[in-house]
Amino acid sequence: MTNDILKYLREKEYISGEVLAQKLGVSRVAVWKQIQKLKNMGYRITSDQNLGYCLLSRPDLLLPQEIQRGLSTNYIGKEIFYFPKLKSTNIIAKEKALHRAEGINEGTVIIAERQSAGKGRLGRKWFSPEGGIWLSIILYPRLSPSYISRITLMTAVVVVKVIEKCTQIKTQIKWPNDILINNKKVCGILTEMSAELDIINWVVVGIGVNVNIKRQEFPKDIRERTTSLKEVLGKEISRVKLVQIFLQEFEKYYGLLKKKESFTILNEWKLRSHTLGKKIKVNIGEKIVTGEAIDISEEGALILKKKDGELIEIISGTII
Ligand code: BT5
Repeated sequence: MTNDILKYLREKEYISGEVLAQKLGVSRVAVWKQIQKLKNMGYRITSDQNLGYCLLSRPDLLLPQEIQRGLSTNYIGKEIFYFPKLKSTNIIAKEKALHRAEGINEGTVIIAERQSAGKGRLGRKWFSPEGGIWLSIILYPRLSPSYISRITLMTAVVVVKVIEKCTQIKTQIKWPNDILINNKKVCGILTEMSAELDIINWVVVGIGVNVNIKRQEFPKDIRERTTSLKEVLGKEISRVKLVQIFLQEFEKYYGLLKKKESFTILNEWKLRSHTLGKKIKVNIGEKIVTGEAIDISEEGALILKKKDGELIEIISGTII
C-alpha cells in the first residue's frame, strides 16, 4: 500500500487522509499507519489539519519503488529485493538463483544499503558501508561457461559508461574487475556462476561502487588505493539515478553478449583499459608471471608477452 500512497502524494501538493482512504478503500487509520511507515523509511511528509498530507522529500535510499519509478528496462531490475543491511548481496543472490523454477527470473536484483560481510574475489573482504551501491544481478544466460570472463568485462564497461554519464568523471578498467579513478579503486565486480560442462546454470554479477562515502571512512589499509565518487566530485550524487542508468545500460550490453556480439564490448573495454600496454606482474595462484599486457582475447583473457617473447593467455588472476 505504501507504493500507492506515494503515487498519490506525488500527484498533488496536498492530499487529505480521507481522500487517500477512499482511493485505497481502507480506513483513515490505515492510511495514517502507512504514512508513519514511509516516514520511518526516510520520506519527509508533513500533515496539515485542513489540507492533508504533503510529500516534502524522498530519501536517497535504494528502495525498489524509487529505482523502478521511470526504469525503462524489460527485465533487469523488474524484481528487486531490498535490504537495509545484509551479509552479502552475492550470497543472497546465489541462494535465490537456485529457485528459478519458483519464479526467480533473469534480471532479479538484490540490493543493500550496507553489507556486513561483503565479498571480494578469492575470499577477500569488500568494505561496504552506507552510501555505496552494493548490488547483485541474477542471470541465466544460455551460453557456454567460457563466457564468464566476458560477463565481467561487459559489466566493467557498463559501470564505466554509467559513471561517465552521471558524473563526467573519466574512469579506467584494470583487468579483470576493477574500475579506477586516478589509479584508485572506485568499484569492484564479483562474478560467480554455477555451470555444467557446457552450459551455465546461473550467474550472479555483484558490483560494489563507492558513491557517497567519505575518504576517512575507508579502513586505513586500503585508504590510499581507494576513492569514491563523492571524494572526486566534492559532492554527493543520487545513487538511485546511478542504479537506474546502470540497470538500463546493463540490459543493453547483456543483450549484445547473449547475441554473441562481444566485439563491441571488447572494443569499448580496450578503449578504457588501464592495463594494456603496461609492464605488469600477475598473480595467477600457483605463481607470479611478469610481462607486457598486450591484448585481451575474444574470451576476455589477458594476453601477456613475456620477456622471452612467449605469449600467454591468463583467464583469471590479480595484477600486483
Ligand atoms: C572485488 O574483489 O573487487 C570484487 C568486489 C565486489 C563487491 C560487490 S558489492 C555487491 C556484491 N556483494 C558482495 O559481497 N560482493 C559484491 P577483489 O578484486 O578481490 O578486490 C578486493 C580488494 O579490494 C580487497 O582486498 C581490498 O584491498 C579492496 N577493497 C575492499 N573494499 C573496497 C572498497 N569499498 N573500495 C575499494 N577497494 C576495496
